[in-house]
Amino acid sequence: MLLSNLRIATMTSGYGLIENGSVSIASGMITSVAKKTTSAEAIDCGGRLLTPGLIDCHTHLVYGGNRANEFEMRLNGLAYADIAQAGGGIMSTVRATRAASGQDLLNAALKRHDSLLAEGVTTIEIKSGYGLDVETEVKMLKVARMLATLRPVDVKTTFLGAHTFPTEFKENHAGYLEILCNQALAQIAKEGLADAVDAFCESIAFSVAETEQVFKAAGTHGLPVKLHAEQLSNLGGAKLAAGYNALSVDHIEYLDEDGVETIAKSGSVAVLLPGAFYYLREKQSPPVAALRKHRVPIATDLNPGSSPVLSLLTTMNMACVLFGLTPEEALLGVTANAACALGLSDRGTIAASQRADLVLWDAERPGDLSYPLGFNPLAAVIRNGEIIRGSLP
Ligand code: DI6
Ligand code: FE
Repeated sequence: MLLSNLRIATMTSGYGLIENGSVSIASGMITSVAKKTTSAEAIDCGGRLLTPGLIDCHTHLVYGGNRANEFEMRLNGLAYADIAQAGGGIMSTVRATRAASGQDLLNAALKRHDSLLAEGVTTIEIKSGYGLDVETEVKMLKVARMLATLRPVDVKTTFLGAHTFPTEFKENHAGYLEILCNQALAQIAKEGLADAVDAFCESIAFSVAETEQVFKAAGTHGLPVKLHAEQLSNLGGAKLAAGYNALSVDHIEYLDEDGVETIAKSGSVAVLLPGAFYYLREKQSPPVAALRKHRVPIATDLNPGSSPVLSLLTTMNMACVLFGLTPEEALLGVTANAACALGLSDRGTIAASQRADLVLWDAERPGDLSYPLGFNPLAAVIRNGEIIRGSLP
């Protein structure tokens, strides 16, 4: 396949724009990216914008139930943490997810999955974490894996058994850690159900010391780690994660500059999640000025409580408006930098030998993607060299 007359945002260095460019594809790979082509067989794309396939590197899209009631409660004055302490929050979704069948979870997840895919997502990360027992965590991860067989998308799964302590272990953290680190991780690793291990390090969830136990156990199974850290307070989770060479440290509104340096040195990336910041009406912005010297992925954090966000394009806009990222940084955040957050070096940019995961947009400039709200200019999606959505001109 040879595509020509494109405005290509290669994302190799900033936008890495190529005007009137062409891209050739063979066997699912990009074979060349050039300035112009004279080949008569080329498909003329009429000057449209081409970007890498989008990557949502942090989601919790498999879950049961609905927490719209908590949105009402928060707007009536209750705090997110108070709702969690009273047995709502994550535990509310845990009860609904335990009660749901695998098929029910799959049906609900597919709808959310499809809205992300409709905006050009070709790789997505999905976490467990609403089971908090071995059986339900395994059920969630299997549903996440199943999504990759039902839709043309790559799914990276993350085991988040350390999302919070379930009610039955509220007074027995050691007991839950035992189940998590020994039983759950052993089974999940043996069945190959997770590509990474995550934890929620926060006063309403896991402490730094408890998180470290989970990281150690992940290491014994050869699984990389990542962390929800410094979202509501500065506990020092990000530094711990850096010490364990985490793939990413996510949220980090409360991270200080020193912490930014520590994670940057470790090679971890800091994932910004503006959806949760928006929904929880947070005031503390992440340290963007310090972060932008390094790679900054962004993601929807699609989850039933703090970020019911089903649009990566909207998330790009939020990253610009709420955090002051430039549209260029926002697009890097869902392409090249998001690939880094998942440890993937074969995608996220448009260059020879990269996977041919591409999106053609009815747009002129790359900045058009993060500018409007609620508008999807997608024209076609190519994944692994095949057109999987829309059509070429
Ligand atoms: N990601 C999470 O995992 C937690 N917050 C966040 O941004 C909890 C999400 C929830 O309330 O269900
Ligand atoms: Fe999250």
